[in-house]
Amino acid sequence: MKSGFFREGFATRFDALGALGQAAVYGVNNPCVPAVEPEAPEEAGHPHYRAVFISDLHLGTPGCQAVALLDFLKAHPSTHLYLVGDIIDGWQLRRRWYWPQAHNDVVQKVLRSARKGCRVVFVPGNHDEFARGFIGHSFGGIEVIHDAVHTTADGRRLWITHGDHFDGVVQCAKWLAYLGDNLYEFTLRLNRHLNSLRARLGLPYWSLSAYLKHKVKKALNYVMDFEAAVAAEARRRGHDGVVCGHIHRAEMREIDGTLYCNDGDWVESRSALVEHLDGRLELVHWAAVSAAHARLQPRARVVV
Ligand SMILES: [Mn+2]
Repeated sequence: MKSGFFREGFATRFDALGALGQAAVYGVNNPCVPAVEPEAPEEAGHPHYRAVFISDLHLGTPGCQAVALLDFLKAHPSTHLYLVGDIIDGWQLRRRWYWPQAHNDVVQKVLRSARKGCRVVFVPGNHDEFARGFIGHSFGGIEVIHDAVHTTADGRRLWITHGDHFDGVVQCAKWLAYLGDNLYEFTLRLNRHLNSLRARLGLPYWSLSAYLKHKVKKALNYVMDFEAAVAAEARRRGHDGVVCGHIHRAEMREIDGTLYCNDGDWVESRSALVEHLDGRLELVHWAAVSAAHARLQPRARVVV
């Protein structure tokens, strides 16, 4: 079913990828694509990065924080840009078409970066697995690769993969969406209401919060297992580290001597991984709401 998506979907209404490809070929003449703004030095004043890694944008869904992402991209010009999967959400677009201007702007920005000499590499994920049909091809200067290897300025070899291949049970990841700080309090409140209702119906006490805590703990175990599995595979392949996405959980730490980096997502956490010119890696949590504030935002969590 999943692989069939591309064949049906692309033929009928997969304008998103069409926009990408056609913008590359026809530029401003494509009606799907608005006139490209001139090659303005929008990055002027921003430091240059050696590499930027982003994943899980989920363009084509209302959850995608495209405006913030565009701000982030403008503020982080780079020599290499890695799109680490789940860039365009083919799964959701197939159910319901959603493609606002801001999502086009992101695509345009990436294409413009490629035109200006940034090496853009797209490693498809599970939500944009239709692009796995184009591995080895390039669209408007965006190379589509199954998995990549990036060597940092200080000589570390990082394996770039979306990470869904390590996902034994993809459904588990859905629980991660519910892992918020307020979850526990909320469930306790819900639990009270639920049990007063159950008491009135003559039913015995049942702890919703205990049930959910159990589920959340399982989800956390899942995260740990995922991280360990990805790091172990990178090590087995002889790399110094790995950059992945998929579980929407930004992280950078050593796991048994292998550097595990997860660049997070642009649905919930607005996070990215960047490599400085000297090879230092940093997780960026982009809290900016507008370009005006963008430069003032503090950076969280530095360096391995
Ligand atoms: Mn994914």
